[in-house]
Amino acid sequence: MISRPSNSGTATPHEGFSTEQYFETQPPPPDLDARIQPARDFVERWNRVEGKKVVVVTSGGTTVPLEANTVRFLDNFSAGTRGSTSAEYLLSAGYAVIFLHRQHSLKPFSRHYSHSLNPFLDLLHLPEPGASRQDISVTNQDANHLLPVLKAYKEAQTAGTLLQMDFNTVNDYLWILREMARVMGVLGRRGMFYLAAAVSDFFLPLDRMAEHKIQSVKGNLVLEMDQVPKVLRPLVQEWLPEAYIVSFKLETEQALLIPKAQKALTRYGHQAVVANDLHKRKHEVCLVEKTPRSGQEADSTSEFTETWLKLEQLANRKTSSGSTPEIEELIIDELLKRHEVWLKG
Ligand code: 9Z3
Repeated sequence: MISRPSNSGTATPHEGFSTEQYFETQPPPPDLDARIQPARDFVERWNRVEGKKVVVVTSGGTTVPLEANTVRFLDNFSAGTRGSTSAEYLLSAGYAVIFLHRQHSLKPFSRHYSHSLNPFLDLLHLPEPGASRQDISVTNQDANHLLPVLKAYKEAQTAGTLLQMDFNTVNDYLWILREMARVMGVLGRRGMFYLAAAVSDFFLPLDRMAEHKIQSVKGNLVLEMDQVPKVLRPLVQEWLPEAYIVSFKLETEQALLIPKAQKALTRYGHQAVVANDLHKRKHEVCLVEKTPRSGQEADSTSEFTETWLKLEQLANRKTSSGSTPEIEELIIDELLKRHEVWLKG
């Protein structure tokens, strides 16, 4: 059982933490400034290029540690497929991409050869007996798939258009996200946030967290967690009012999906929510937006527009490499058009 010290911080668990209280009471990752510096340099560099759009893609799940010296933590299912795939399409559309991902989750390009789905060692063939070790080969069929991935990867590397940063805990994520908002501010409307990471709704505040490994001899483990503050509100309304912000809404009950996406738009006032059902997320999503009235930007009185995107819409767009269609291509296509309009606003 986690003991609860008498000085339980500035907020009781039932009141919940406001965003300000959260950042006042929960410590930043120790190396925060050093971790953000590459992003400052990256944004400064691309900000000098006229018209260049920069996007922060968040990806993967956040952990919630149960102990300060962490042995156990809560996690969620997200593998980082949505984020890493979307990052590739954004790069090919000309964006400079900051890929903020959960440590060890899928990354752009290397995701095609993840150790579980498609281990890269299985692509390689040993040299014929007597041949030199330089003669390790890839079959023609595998090379067809590998070549476009490799080309796009090398292009991004050479151009310096992809910066990867990682997080582990939900606390890391929140601190880094707030810093990224500060860094991205200079870009104005050219900045985009694409918030695909699966962020925990609950956490254990530091002052109620066991310092050392929780011992089983003390009986059952009872956890009471606090709500993670909804940082989307200050992100949109205070930190980055000019950026184009896309959040994701995940549900497992179809009936809740669209109403909850609409509620998020009304509450936070950002530009778009990609609503996805856990089980259908790889073949259908819905882009939910406020409908602007003619000649005006959307506001709290606007109605909603829903655009369903389905994998079958890509059936006729098979690529020359024969790679499988991905719904992220449709999501990014739609968002590009909207970001263009936002830029002119
Ligand atoms: C998503 O909904 C993503 O599409 C998935 C992608 C996590 C489903 P995978 O990484 O999965 O491809 O395996 N992300 C956002 C989930 C989330 O935490 N949304 C919050 C909510 O639904 C709002 S920010 O309340």
